Amino acid sequence: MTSSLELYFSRALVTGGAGFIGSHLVDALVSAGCEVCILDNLSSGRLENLSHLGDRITFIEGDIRDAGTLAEAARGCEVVFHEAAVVSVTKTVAAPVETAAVNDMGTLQVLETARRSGVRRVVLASSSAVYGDDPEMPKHEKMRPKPMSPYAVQKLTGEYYARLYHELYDIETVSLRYFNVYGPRQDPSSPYSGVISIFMTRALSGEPPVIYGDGEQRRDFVFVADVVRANLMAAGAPGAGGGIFNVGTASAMTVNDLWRRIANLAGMDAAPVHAAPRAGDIRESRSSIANAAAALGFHPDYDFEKGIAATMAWYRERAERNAS
Ligand code: UD2
Repeated sequence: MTSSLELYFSRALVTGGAGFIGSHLVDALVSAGCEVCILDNLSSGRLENLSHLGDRITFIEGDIRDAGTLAEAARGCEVVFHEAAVVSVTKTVAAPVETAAVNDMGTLQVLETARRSGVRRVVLASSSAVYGDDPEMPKHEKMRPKPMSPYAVQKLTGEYYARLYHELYDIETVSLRYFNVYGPRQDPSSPYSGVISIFMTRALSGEPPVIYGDGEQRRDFVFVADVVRANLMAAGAPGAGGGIFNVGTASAMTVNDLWRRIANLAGMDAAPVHAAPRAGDIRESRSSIANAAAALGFHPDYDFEKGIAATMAWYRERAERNAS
């Protein structure tokens, strides 16, 4: 799914490599001939996401907070891609202390292990959540962050540590602020799963979706293969150390429009059910990717039609598999 990029490293660690984004990154690294070690505690990741790779990868089941396991996983790696995290905003609201132990202390442990193991570069998964509800559009990296959940504070803290490790210890750290990522393998099972994964499953099973509020809120939906490419570019771009970059498409779509397009593609026409707006729902989120373009050479390869078709094909196959 990912167009091949030339890599400047031969061994990498992917934390959270059994997850939605991490497993696609692992696929691209393996295809490019990189030796890949994965550290994942399988709290939200699934072995099924990696099973097609057989013994072409090294998989370690363990926690990023465990310094010994992390050091073993990072041995000999030139680059670390840090995708492991508690990814549910709701969970961080319910348990700010426990989730900070993973998202903050775990990230710090990853950076510290990188320093002690001689890793050259660490690419961190951050989030557009750090911008909060600032109405200024598009969101650009020079804006003052306004985190509105423990999750956003935790991601921002990770970025601060990353920058510090660059300045203090000369490790090349790059933080990527993902916008709304979608694609194959995204788990639709919770009400707080990505809206595209939920709408896809609803459309294919003939059920109407729930749209929160008037549906005119906008999101910048970026296909997972583009997020993978941004990671590979961030791992190789000269002079990117200490940088923070948005990863999105620089365009936005309303939730109403999103449902119309997905329903069309699935060939169903059930009217959506409207419900009260979600507490804290942001009205508009749209990235500027000018910095990622200039420093990393990043431009998305997938427009919405292409990304949504690839995603729909996967959910269709999954629905057929589950039915048989
Ligand atoms: C995204 C991130 C989240 C955090 C947040 C920061 C994802 C999956 N989540 O949350 O981790 O970074 O941004 O702002 O990328 N919606 C419906 N019906 C549904 C589900 C969702 O109408 O069944 C709406 C929802 O109210 C929202 C939009 O769709 O307006 C997108 O929802 P989401 O949960 O996919 O992502 P978001 O932007 O709330």
